[in-house]
Amino acid sequence: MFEARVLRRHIVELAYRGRSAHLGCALSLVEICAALYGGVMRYDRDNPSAPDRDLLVLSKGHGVMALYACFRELGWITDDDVRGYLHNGTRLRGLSESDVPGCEVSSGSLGHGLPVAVGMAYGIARLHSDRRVWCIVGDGEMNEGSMWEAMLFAAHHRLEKLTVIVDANGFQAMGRTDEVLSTEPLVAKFEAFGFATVECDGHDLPALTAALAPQDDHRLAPRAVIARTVKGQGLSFAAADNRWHYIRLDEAARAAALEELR
Ligand SMILES: Cc1ncc(C[n+]2csc(CCOP(=O)(O)OP(=O)(O)O)c2C)c(N)n1
Repeated sequence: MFEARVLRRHIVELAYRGRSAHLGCALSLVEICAALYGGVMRYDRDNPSAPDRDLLVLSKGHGVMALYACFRELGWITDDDVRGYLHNGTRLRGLSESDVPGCEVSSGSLGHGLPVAVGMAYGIARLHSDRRVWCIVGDGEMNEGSMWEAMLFAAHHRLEKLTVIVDANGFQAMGRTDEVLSTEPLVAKFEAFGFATVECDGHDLPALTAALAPQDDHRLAPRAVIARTVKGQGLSFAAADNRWHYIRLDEAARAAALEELR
């Protein structure tokens, strides 16, 4: 379960069936999602709405195919859902939508998911609950001012149950983040904003799992994991090629992708 190659096959199938953009955006998230669903996050496989579950907020909601790939493995969505992806009248859309069991918030308008996750973590702190909130953001999304305001609030209220995971693939929709509006150095900035911050290879599952595990460092602070990733990871023709933010898979590209992921 949650084998990266299998998850990437699901993403390819979704992208192909739905003629969807955002292939590269989802592929860079695969190991992050595999680590979370593979043991880091507390949830009930039989009930995506279990009351004591941890909350996962995909702030870069356009990467939702990576979540759907995990949901497919969990049986929360079906092959029919995959085949009908983005077709009229079907239930899965191209951004995270909270009416899909497993998607906690509707997101995709960048800069909104993290503030919502911070609110959730604040509520959890007020209730003295041991639930955790995990929030995946993009390094390009960190261009949004609301992200930094949310971080100030999280650190001020010492929201230790919040972990922000930056999918730091160095790209955003229209180019390299360091050319459009640099957000680096992310580690120093998150530390300066009061987050206990670590950095790791975002495609190395054991490294990610260790980085995400609750740390015994006695810091009463929110946490951040800067996951260094490659946009389009896993497909030789899409890796680090930002055109796959928007290009749709045609029949030939789908066949080439599935061949690579055999
Ligand atoms: C408020 C807002 N502005 C613009 C967009 C259009 N948009 C969609 S994805 C994206 C790039 C986001 O970059 P990043 O967070 O780094 O995502 P990744 O490159 O990992 O896909 C943009 C600008 C949006 N969804 N929301």
